[in-house]
Amino acid sequence: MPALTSEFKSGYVAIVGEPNVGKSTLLNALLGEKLSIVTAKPQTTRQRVLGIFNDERAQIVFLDTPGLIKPKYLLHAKMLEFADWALEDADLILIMTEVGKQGTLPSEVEERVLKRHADKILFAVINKVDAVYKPHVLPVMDKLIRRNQFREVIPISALKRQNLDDLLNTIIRYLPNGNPLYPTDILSEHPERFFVSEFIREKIFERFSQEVPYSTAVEIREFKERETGGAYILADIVVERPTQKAILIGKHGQSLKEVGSAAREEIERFLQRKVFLELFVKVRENWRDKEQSLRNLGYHMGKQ
Ligand SMILES: Nc1nc2c(ncn2[C@@H]2O[C@H](COP(=O)(O)OP(=O)(O)OP(=O)(O)O)[C@@H](O)[C@H]2O)c(=O)[nH]1
Ligand SMILES: [Mg+2]
Repeated sequence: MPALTSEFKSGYVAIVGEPNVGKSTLLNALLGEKLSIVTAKPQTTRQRVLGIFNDERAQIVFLDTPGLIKPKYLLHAKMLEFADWALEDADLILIMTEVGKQGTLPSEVEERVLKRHADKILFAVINKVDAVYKPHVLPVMDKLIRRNQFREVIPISALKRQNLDDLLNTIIRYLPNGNPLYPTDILSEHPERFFVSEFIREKIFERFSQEVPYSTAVEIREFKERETGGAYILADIVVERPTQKAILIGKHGQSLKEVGSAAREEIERFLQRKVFLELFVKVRENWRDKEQSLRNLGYHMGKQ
């Protein structure tokens, strides 16, 4: 435990923004551990992912969220609920944009955050500054500063870890005084099976295109320690249609095998023990639009 003084700071910080701007990359970079999956595709994150930063000055509970989109499926509506839940809890909100989008915060994000949470401490975070010529960042910052809605406008590269110390120091400066909200020796509060299912989903996002990754969810059916050491994990990959099942399995089961071995590596790194992973593919028609299926797959608040 850090020495607690009346100066100690603690609070919740939500990271919100359009899909693919780098929210999960930032969470991982700030914590120095991959907690939230990252892929090149938008709509990767589907839930609220909590990560706890601790040092001698503060405890910051970061909340990564799904990118804000117009819902087409009930799943999307649930994703927005997760983002709203994080916004409600937040003491401070990082509204993230990427410099390639000219720093114009999208109207949907604005509506959702600026109108409902204007009373909270809002920072604009401009990500991916590594990808552009530096002088191009200044006019983007200027535009955001002149709107007078943000207490701070901070350019960063989450990927290259540029300016993250400045971001952290500034966050700590604005947080309220208070004791830690969580134990100081844990990184997150989600159960191991949450991370396991996410790592499997990440490998599917990386390997398949079009509707397949978006029609996929992962459910851990068994997770037990083996007498011979390591963990035995049995997971169902749930898709919406038989054609998607065939694509995921691939010729002679090759595609599924590749997903399995890539996921196993990632899971072993995270759990720091050997893992025996078995994957099955199941069809559950239109699960993205069914309340009960979404519930069973963990897409409802309070169950992650
Ligand atoms: N060049 C560059 N790429 C980045 C940076 N941060 C993230 N990316 C890339 O942007 C892509 C999306 O990153 P994510 O962290 O998954 O983005 P996200 O905002 O969490 O996306 P959703 O969960 O879909 O809303 C990945 O390919 C990242 O490697 C950055 O600072 N610079
Ligand atoms: Mg994400």
